[in-house]
Amino acid sequence: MPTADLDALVEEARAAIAATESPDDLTRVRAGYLGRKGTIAEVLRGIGKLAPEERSQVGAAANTAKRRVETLADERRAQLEQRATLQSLEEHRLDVTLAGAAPAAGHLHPITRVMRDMVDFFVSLGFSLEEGPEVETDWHNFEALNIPKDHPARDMQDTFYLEDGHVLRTHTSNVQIRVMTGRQPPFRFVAPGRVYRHDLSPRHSPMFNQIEGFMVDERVTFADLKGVLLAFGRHLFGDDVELRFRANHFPFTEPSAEIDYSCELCDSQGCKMCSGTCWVEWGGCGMIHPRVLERCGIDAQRYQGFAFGMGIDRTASRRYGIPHLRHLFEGDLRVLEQI
Ligand code: 2U9
Repeated sequence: MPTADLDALVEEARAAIAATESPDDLTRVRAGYLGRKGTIAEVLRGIGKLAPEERSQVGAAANTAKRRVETLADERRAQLEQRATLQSLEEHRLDVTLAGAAPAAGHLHPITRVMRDMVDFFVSLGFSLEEGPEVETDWHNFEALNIPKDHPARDMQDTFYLEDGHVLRTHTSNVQIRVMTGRQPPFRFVAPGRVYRHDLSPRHSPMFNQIEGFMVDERVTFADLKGVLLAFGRHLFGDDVELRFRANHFPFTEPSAEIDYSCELCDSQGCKMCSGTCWVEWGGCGMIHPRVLERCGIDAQRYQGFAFGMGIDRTASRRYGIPHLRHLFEGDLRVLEQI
């Protein structure tokens, strides 16, 4: 093929390449010139049949033509790719000035809210907040609280025993023991937290939350206990609440009482929440047994004190209208988000 024809071939390729509209199209056109069966390859293959004096001239011209078509194809490919990128940017245009989606704001768990409300109330009375371990020694959970080895409260059914002899605390009274063995009165504090009982009935949870309060000084009486609990009850359930004390027995208090409060939901009419009795069981209380004070190294002749304890979860479930305590413990966001 004469070199003038090769120039014409390159011009033809230039037009064909410029007319391509997609990378696939371009690949096809390019192969028509440069591929194994392409026009230029054919020229190169035919060189052997030329007269020896023509070979080098036509060979050089064919190679130049080949490189020019390659360059034209590369340039067109770059153009097509850039066009595709711009088109895609245009199609998927983002408005960066649009307001973003606000992240969902969480809230405190209802039990945490009620627990903090209770603690805040006692802090306003000058009580402090104390905490202690959930895995406890037998002595701090039972022995120091005048609960001897054969006491029913220690029954395997009530207590989770660990293999090394520790227990999961069955009340937060272990905190009081830890504070009392390290300091001397006066004491005035509350101890909220998780406690554990081996109760498998479906109406109970093996873990629940409790708050205990505690005050020891030289002249603390049962009247102080009643006054503090009435103020606490009014804070939680409203100013019209009434308290009822029923004699009871606990190994760690003497005398001891169970406390009921007048149902805040039924207005003395009797309702489902108080089983028609208008009273709701709230917790227990009493004057700290002198033996408990002595076990902690406190002079029981000089000091007396009161203690009380109640569950937190039931207060939270009444306050937020949650029918089953298990809803409070399962951590199901679909439920918690409604509260
Ligand atoms: C010390 C001495 C005495 C705390 C008390 C109760 C009565 C009581 C229960 C009510 C419901 C726990 O959540 S509950 O199951 N509590 O009846 N607790 S007196 O007395 C103490 C605490 C510490 C050193």
